[in-house]
Amino acid sequence: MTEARINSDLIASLNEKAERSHRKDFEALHGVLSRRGIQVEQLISTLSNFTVAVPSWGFGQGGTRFGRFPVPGEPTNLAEKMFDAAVVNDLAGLTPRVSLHIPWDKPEDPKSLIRLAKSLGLGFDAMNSNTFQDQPGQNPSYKFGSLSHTDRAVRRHAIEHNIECIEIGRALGSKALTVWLADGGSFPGQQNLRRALDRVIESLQDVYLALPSDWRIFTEHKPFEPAFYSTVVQDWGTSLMIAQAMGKQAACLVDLGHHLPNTNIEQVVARLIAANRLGGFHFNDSKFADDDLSAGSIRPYQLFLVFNELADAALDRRLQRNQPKQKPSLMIDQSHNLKDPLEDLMLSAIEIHRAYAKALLVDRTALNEFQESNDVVMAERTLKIAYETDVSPLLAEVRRRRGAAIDPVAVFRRSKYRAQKARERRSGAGTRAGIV
Ligand SMILES: [Mn+2]
Repeated sequence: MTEARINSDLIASLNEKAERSHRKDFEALHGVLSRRGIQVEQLISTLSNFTVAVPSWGFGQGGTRFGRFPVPGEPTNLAEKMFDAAVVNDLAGLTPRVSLHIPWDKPEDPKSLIRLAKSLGLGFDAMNSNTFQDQPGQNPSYKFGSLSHTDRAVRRHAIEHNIECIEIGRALGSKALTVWLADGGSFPGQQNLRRALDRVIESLQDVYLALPSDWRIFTEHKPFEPAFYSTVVQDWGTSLMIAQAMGKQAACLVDLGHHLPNTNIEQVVARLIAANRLGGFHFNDSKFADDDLSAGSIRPYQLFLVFNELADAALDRRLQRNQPKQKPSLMIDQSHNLKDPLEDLMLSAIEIHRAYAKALLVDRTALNEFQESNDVVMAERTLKIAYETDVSPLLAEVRRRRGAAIDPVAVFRRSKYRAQKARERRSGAGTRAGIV
């Protein structure tokens, strides 16, 4: 197996070619931002510290329940996924951590996986448990639920699985467990709505007991699918109740696709910050439901407004005094149905970086004054001025200084990495490409 990463000389030589026009664009933007009183070097240093995790299940072509059309050369095992993750991180410079899904990507030997990750400049983010499908030969079954199941033996099985995920994560240096619970009813009367939640809380309290003191546990809400009538953790309110029932290390994870149409997600974020229970995000985008489209592809303004809440909270002194500083955990969670997964991951990471950069451009003093004086037009305009600024040259400059690519997709295509992998990897073997 020749698993060469993309040659850093290729990145450097293509950066050199792009440098002249990049410099012109960057200098123009520098001028615009300086006139607004923004310290550009300080901004670049803040943006250089930004990272977002990638999911181990995001390197293969996704699919729908109608079918899946694998891309040639997609990874067939965890090691190959790590190589692909390194390509995404080397070219876009934003994704140094991989979030593992157990059992899809259960490491056979955690020590050798750590060695491989280190050699690729990667680490591990939150662990993801899976109690939404039965593994081959599994008994008891999750057909009627896992942590909420009426049968204690099934609940125990699901609790043990979550504890196993913590143990694997400990060996890898992970610091969080994300629990997405598919449990729920598809027909009225199927479940006792209150008792189902009681059982989930009791089960998660058992998982919480196994949580190391420097770990966090996140619950991810979702209104429907696979349960079509009454998902147990259906919204952020229930997720918050669960986090509060577990303890201080528990928080809520916001998957952008897990909301009913037109939900004001940035307001959900603001509420979770107020409750000091914002655990983090799964980034993706959606048009109709949980379509898991690329981050920023449908509602880029919403993505900006989410980051606007984070940027606002980061500068709120009263909030910072009262709340321990826990940075939200950021991760991409989307399905690459049609695009090359590696290109889509790079571009999505850049879209998330873009939303963050624009949120940092908001003139907070002015916005606050306009809000206090009820100047609706100027308040909205203050946000729009930041949102409408094309920060592309700024993001490219951050990548360039990190030794990543000014144009990651151009380098990826020139490298012929995909074609090389199509020759090396067992064609058509496919990969588990789940969406959670
Ligand atoms: Mn998710």
